[in-house]
Amino acid sequence: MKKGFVFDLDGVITDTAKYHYIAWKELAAEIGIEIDLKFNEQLKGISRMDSLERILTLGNKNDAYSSEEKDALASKKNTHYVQLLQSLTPDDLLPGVKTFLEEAKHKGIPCAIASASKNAPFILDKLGVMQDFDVIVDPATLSKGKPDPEIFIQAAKGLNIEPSDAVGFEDAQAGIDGIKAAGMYAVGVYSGEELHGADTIVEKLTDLSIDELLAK
Ligand code: B16
Ligand code: MG
Repeated sequence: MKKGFVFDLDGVITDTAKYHYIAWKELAAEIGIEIDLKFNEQLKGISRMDSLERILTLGNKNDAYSSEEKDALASKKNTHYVQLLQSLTPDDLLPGVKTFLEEAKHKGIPCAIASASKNAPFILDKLGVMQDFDVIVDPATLSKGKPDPEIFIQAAKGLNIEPSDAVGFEDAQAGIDGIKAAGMYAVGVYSGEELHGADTIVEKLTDLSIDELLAK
């Protein structure tokens, strides 16, 4: 029987990718780089600085900025992103999330957040689900981002369970790869992009039976 659930945030609990996109698109345009929605798919699940590096690579500008200037660019994007997040409410939870979390709590199954986002606590608070999670991994404590399994292993440790006793939920390929490398059962949440290597794929959490998942 599985003993805990580990959730990605953006794309699984709520859809903040659209706000990341607006903020990155504006920042990129300011430095003469154009990004589109297809390119934005690559930024899902990867850290803020890795996202900036991918944008600079697209524009052939990796060497155009010092590390201090890159920090300033990432910070400017984040200020804009956080402004956009102010409008989040519990209505922005993805379908079935609240019911799933309530059912997990009722069954005594602990839940963790394994998100690359340093804004995760703020987002969970705006969504009104902070109290539904027993553990929120702090991405600032990690030495490697997804697809490295570190964040998922830390989440399992926080829940006091073995990674093999956990079910992980992810919408991004980097995240599925991390969940599998950690040795967890992987649920892929389909968001329009093909996902490889997940043990099962659903469009929303309402498509899942908690009892069946726990028996995996
Ligand atoms: P921040 P997740 C990720 O969230 C996003 O998918 C990714 O696009 C973003 O760059 C990353 O968080 C860092 O976010 O700038 O707020 O620290 O999917 O891991 O929940
Ligand atoms: Mg995600």
